[in-house]
Amino acid sequence: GSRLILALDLVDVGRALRMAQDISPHCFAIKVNWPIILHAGPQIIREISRFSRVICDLKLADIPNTNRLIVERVRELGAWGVIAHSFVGQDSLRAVVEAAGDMKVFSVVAMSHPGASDLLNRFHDMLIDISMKAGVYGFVAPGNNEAVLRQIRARAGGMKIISPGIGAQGGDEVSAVAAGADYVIVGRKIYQASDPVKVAMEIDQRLSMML
Ligand code: BMP
Repeated sequence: GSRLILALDLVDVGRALRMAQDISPHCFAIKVNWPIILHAGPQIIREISRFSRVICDLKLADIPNTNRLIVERVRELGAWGVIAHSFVGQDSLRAVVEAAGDMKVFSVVAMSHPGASDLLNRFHDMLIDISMKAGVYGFVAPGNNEAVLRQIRARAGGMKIISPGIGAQGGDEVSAVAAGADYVIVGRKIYQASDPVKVAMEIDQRLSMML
């Protein structure tokens, strides 16, 4: 299977849906974030779920009850997975896991932007411990920060790691998987290309040759 997760951060909803359909045979899942959800409405989760796994990247970071209310709705809409922050604490994250049911929960334990190194990325060990105690399925960790990604892989055992930061943020898909990512999350490198399907297929092929 593919190790590519498409980050569908397009705000042109028609184009986003066509691209999701065209690329879905070449990717493991499609990640939707606030930009597309705010333009298309939450039903976009249901629509894409008809032909692909959908990871709902809401980066939940609230008290347990609010997290629960949000995740229950995401589940009704048919998402395959949901992303939550872990820095808010074990109870908030556990509320996500409990409300998720069959959905996979990924917690953010480090981030890919330069500013993350000032604070968040110093605490990935603690955030992994909180996440494991809460019962998450996997982690979001930076695919453009090899040192941090390797440390997270070492502590994560066999748990799944999904990694953004590829392409537009400087990372490389093969290097990220070599450093411990199970799946790479790629947005602009694909959807800003003149031939997005071709770029997605190339990434998929490069990664499949690593096995
Ligand atoms: P792009 O490949 O265009 O840089 O997009 C990356 C995607 O991953 C975006 O949806 C972004 O919100 C998300 N992301 C990230 O870039 N870094 C993180 O640390 C966590 C993320 O979820």
